[in-house]
Amino acid sequence: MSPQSHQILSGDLRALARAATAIENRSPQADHLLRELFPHTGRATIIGITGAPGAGKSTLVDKIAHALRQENKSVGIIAVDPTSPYTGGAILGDRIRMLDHHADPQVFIRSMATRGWLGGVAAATTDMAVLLDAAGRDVVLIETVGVGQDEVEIAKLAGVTVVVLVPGMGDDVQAIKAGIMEIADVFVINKADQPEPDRLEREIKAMQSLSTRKDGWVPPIVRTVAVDGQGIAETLAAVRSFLAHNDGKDRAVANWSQRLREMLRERLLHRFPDLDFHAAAEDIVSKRTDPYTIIDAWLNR
Ligand SMILES: Nc1nc2c(ncn2[C@@H]2O[C@H](COP(=O)(O)OP(=O)(O)O)[C@@H](O)[C@H]2O)c(=O)[nH]1
Ligand SMILES: [Mg+2]
Repeated sequence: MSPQSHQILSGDLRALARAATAIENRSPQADHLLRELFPHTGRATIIGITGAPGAGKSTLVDKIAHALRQENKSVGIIAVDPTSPYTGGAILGDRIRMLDHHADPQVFIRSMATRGWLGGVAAATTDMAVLLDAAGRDVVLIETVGVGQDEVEIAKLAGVTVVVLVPGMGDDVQAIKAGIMEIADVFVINKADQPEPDRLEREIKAMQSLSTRKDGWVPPIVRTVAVDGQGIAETLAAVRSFLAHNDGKDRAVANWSQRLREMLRERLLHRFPDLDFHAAAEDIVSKRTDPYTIIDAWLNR
């Protein structure tokens, strides 16, 4: 095993930071490290926090991290920020807001710009989580924005997914309908200090009544005022009750196995960044080629 892997496993912060940078830069060295570190994963609790921009995810993550530190747990935070060129400040904003943790070596924070990682955000985030898990972090918090495909992928990585909504945003509930319903293990109604949290809760409940989950879990709805630290303990309690519910060995293995399947799929696709599915589909539609020929051609390059 390389000296750097040794250092990471023994909790060396500088080595951890260097490895995180290698993952961000997708340097070949990162793959080598991850290969060595992978057997040492599986201990961390990975919590995904997702929701619309401005919902209060960073504030919530910050307060959850504080609460975990009170319990003497070590924490890793991965903030996945949007690609938009207009949000250049968001990364800095997150860094500054979480700054008070920076003096605490037991809270390791990385903001990941999604720029330049077309289709690879989930893979890079998985790698970062593998790193933090192997480095011995008790809890890894992953903040993701919005409700796109990436969020769904990242939710599969997390052991538990918290969906953050705020009152008075009709769009949010639309977004739930568009697919986030299945990934929420816990709903947080943040900014419960704002008007009409009851209405949002009713809407969530109405949607829950329409479908039942395979695991029989009914995601609890927790109200928070993240800025004031209200509801943080309840959020953690809801997360833990889900993990306890989900702790049947078979199910844990099945979840992990599903996450690995996704990871393998994504990594494999990543090896062929120039595959043009769109052009291929057009060529097939117009009968210029067929699916079998295309796949053979791709594999034989
Ligand atoms: N009124 C109110 N404001 C909040 C609450 N939680 C966060 N905020 C504010 O909402 C804004 C966006 O919060 P942020 O954590 O950056 O949201 P994110 O984009 O989801 O990460 C900030 O100005 C926060 O101070 C809350 O519970 N109540
Ligand atoms: Mg944020």
